[in-house]
Amino acid sequence: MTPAFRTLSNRGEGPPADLLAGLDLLRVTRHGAVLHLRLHRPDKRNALSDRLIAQLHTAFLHLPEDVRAVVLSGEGDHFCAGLDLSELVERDTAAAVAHSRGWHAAFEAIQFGRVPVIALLHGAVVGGGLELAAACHLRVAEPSARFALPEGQRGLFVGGGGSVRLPRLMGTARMADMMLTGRVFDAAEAERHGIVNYLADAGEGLARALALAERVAGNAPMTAFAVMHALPRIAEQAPSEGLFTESLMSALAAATPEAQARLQAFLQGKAAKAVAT
Ligand code: 1HE
Repeated sequence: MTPAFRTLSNRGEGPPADLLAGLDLLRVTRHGAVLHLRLHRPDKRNALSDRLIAQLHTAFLHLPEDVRAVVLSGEGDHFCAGLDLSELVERDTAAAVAHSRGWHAAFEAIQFGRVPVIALLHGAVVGGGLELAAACHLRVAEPSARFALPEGQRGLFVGGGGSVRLPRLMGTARMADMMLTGRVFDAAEAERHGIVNYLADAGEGLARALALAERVAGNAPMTAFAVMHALPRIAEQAPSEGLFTESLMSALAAATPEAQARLQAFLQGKAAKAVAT
């Protein structure tokens, strides 16, 4: 494990018991090894204020040691209305760069944190809200979800990593369309375009996301590490380097006691099959 990995897991000390509970813009619920975090500014449609971004950053840096997956959702009728526009008005250029870099740090703590994160999306998933969803590892959408990048209408550009992450999900041309024309995708379109992984019926999203998270939480930690940290980097490498990195990661994962135990369980007929036969 790299020191960063160890730091993020807070090994040894663990977060102060009340650290997550003290974050007033997030609601925290435990479901076994799964932590459910809800953005909690429903009166402002969960718009991402500086304080909410800071609290998200804090939460993902200090997940309890025994958490193995996170579900991230929004309180009220919407997942997230994006950047809190009321805070933008007074910001000068230097402060705007620092602000964007702050979002990058917070969302990197999600994407390159310790455990996979499943975003549960409904209502508005717009602007920075879509950027936040893109930093998660899986996305589940209810039928009410609407995806948009109103930055174009507001005279802005994405600043929360959207120009890096969203083209990798939906393609550059589709993202340019959303930003230039204000095009809105519904949940089914978003699934077709690779923005979301799963569609859930109305009111069923949380159960679906929790079930997926439980499954994810059952994986070996080294597999989660490899998928979260190695896979996206390998995908950016030239094929020759990617194949080499893959071999190293593959050997590291296979050598863990947990992988050895799982292989033995399969060979002894005690493990689930990969597909129904
Ligand atoms: C907000 C925000 C916000 C709502 N910042 N206060 N994002 C946007 O351009 C989206 C702007 N919001 C909307 O289009 C709509 O609010 C929604 C479609 C999300 C929801 O509509 P609705 O009818 O349910 O709510 P509402 O009546 O519009 O808003 C309720 C309150 O939330 C109201 O405040 P109030 O004090 O008058 O009650 C709104 O002002 C407030 N509110 N959204 C601040 N975004 C790092 S770069 C990222 C760049 C971006 O994200 S740009 C996209 C910004």
